[in-house]
Amino acid sequence: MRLQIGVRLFEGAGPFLMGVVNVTPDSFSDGGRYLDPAAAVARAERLLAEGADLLDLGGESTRPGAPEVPEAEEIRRVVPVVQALRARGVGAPISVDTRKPAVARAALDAGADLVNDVAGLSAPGMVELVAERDAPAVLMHMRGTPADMQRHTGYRDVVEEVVAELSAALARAVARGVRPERVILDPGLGFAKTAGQTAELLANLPRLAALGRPLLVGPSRKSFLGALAGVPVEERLPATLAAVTAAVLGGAVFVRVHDVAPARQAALVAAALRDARRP
Ligand code: HH2
Repeated sequence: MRLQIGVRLFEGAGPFLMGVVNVTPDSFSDGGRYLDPAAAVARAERLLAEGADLLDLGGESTRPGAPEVPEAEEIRRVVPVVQALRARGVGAPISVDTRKPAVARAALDAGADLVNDVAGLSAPGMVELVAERDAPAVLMHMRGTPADMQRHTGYRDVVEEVVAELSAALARAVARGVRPERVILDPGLGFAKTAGQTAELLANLPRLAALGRPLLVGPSRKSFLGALAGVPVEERLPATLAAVTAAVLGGAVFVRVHDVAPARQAALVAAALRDARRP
C-alpha cells in the first residue's frame, strides 16, 4: 500500500496507529474528557508522543442511539482543535471523523488531511467534496444511522453482505470522481452489528482485504468486547489489545484506538508474527 496523507507517505502493510480524540460531551468511553479544546490538544499531543501515526478528531458521538449533533456545533468543537494543533507546529496527519460534508470541509480548510466517515460517504455532497479535494477517506460500513443502526442487524451472512455493501459504496464513490487509491475501507465494528456479527467480521478480515484497498479497523473499548470478555467499558483495554492483535493478523493496515501506547505494543508483536508466516 502507498497512501499520502498530509505530509506523510504511508507505505507497506503497517500497522499504523490512529489515535482517537473525541471532542464530545457524550462519547461512549471518554465523553466529556476532551470537550475543552485545550484538553483535546493535550490529548492529541500525548497520543502522538505514545506513537500515534495519525490523529482522528471527532465532534459527534456515533455510539448506538446517539442523537445527531447540529453541523455548526460539530464545527465549533472540531475546527479550533485542528487550528490549535497546526498553530503549535503539529505536522502529523489529522483525520476528521464526521458524516457531514460541511464539517469535513471546514476541518480540511483548517488543516485536516483525511475524512473518516462512518456513514460511508453517503450524505449528499460528501462524495463530491472528497473527490474535489482529492482527500484520502475512510469509507466505513454501517446500515441506518447511529440513532437506529442496532435495528438493522438482520444479515443472512454478515461477512458476505458487508463485503458486498462496502464494494458497492466504493464503486459509487469512484463513479462520482473519488480515486480508489485514496480510499481506506472499514468493516465498522459494532455499527449495525451484534456482538457475534462483529466478532465474525473481525475473524474474517482477509475477505474484506480482497476488495483491494487497505483496511482500517476500530475495535477500541467497544461493547462486543464487553459481551465477549464480560467487562465494563473502563476495563476493556486487555480485550482491546486482543482485538488489535487479531486485526493486524487479519490484514488491517490501520487500527483506530484510544490507548495508543499499549495498542502499539500489541500491533508490533502481531505484525512481526504476520510477517514471519510461511506460505
Ligand atoms: N468507531 C467509532 C467512531 N468512529 N470510525 C471508523 N472509521 N471506524 C470505527 O470503528 C469507528 C469510527 C466509535 O468509537 P468512539 O469514537 O470512541 O466513540 P463515539 O462514537 O461514542 O465518540
